[in-house]
Amino acid sequence: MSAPAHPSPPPPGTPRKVIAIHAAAPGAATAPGGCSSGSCGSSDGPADLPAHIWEKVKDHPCYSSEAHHHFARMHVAVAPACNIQCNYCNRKYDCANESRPGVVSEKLTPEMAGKKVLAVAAEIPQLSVVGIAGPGDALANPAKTFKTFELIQQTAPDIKLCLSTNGLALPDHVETIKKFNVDHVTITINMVDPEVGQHIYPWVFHNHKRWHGLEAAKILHERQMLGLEMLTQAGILVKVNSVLIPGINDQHLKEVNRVVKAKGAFLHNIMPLISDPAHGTHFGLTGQRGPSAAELKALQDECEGDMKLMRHCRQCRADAVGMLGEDRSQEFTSDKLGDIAATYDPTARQAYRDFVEKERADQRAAEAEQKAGLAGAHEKALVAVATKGGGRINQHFGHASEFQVYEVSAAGAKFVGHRKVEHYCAGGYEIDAAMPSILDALKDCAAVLVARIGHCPMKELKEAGIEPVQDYAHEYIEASALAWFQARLAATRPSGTARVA
Ligand code: CLF
Ligand code: SF4
Repeated sequence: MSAPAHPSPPPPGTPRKVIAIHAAAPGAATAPGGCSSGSCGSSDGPADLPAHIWEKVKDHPCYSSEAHHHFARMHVAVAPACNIQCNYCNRKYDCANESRPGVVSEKLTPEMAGKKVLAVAAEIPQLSVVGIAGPGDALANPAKTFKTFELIQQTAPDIKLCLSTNGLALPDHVETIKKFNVDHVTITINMVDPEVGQHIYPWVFHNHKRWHGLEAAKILHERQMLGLEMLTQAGILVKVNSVLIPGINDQHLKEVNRVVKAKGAFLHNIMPLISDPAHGTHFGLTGQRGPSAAELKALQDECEGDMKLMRHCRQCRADAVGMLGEDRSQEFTSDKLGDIAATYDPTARQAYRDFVEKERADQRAAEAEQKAGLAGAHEKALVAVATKGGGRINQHFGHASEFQVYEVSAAGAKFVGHRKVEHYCAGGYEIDAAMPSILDALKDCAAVLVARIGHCPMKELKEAGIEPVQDYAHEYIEASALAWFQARLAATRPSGTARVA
């Protein structure tokens, strides 16, 4: 870790983005050796997770926000059919419960999927998880889903298996899920009250019959609850996805959070409704809006006290490949698989995991050192980071298609979300037109930490009250964000004791 830089105080008149907090007593936020960020990240595992759970999540980029810096997932689109209708879905596109709406994936047979997994594993050592998340529902296509898992288990046994379902057929398949050692299952649960559910689901197909309205929502709710209970009793980690639909289930999701936690869900992922008339969904065509970033964060903050919240979901497509913030699916389309020499090398994959363990230990030590320097501070701030992965600040400002946002305070550096932006730089040219939207995306951030930045965007960021920081290029994210925050506080406290705000 490099020595902390000493940033200049913001120019007069710039917005205050470092604010006083009234959180838990400084220094008391984390048990020694624990994970201040709640991001589940250390080589030994965080203090709030039993060792056997940490073993299950430490390499899963969705179940641990810390792991998403180091590990990649891929989806194989082997499940085209669905057994329900959601008002935010158009079947021309992928399942919107675990995917970005309006995307069409390349469908595969189980055999093609098995071949593709080997090809991706040979090219991407970070690959740790294969998930089935559509393009319909994984468990409305049980034969294809489980055949795919069988083939992967035979050829690539170190890869974790993961699936996502609407839950309707789940109780019928828990035994098979156990048989294939699927440790991670996602259920999309948007309501725990059929009165709410009837406004989200027009019908479900169950027991050879199509059910509508309140009856349909009641069946789905009962099946989801039963499936959740069966999975948790079997020791399978369950992530619950909920689509936040303003005016329909926004307030109700707090009750969903309470109920799924009581039933043993491990993680809650509250995702924004993406509603676009061009997607031809019921909600898109009837003008149902999605939530703002502030509405989403407010609800996540309210629910966080009760259970682990996922904030790093990228709503990826049913054939997504790569780290969560990137999509390499186009490198592995069927027509290209024949060109890739799929040598599955478990030794190289283990070497990568060993490297990550070492990085985790170093990162943890660096973060603890910087956190100690903030003891007694009562302020917090949001910091944006440009990263290509590996837990380091290693991307140029102009190359970022998203910025990761951390909340820094005496409690540590906590990942709170990401902001998608247009590239500022394309083909070596600066695109000035992109800057207003980037400034808007980062407007609540006090600084942006980058590997490098040009003079023009630097000037515009400063004028907007966002400090561009290059001093921590290629250093660890959390430790750097805390080091920057210490320096910022020191620079803005005349006597060294006064608060910034
Ligand atoms: Fe895929 Fe989902 Fe498994 Fe992850 S995705 S099936 S749990 S391996 Fe992850 Fe993608 Fe969000 Fe899903 S970022 S959409 S949460
Ligand atoms: Fe669409 Fe998925 Fe809902 Fe089925 S479960 S209707 S595929 S969003």
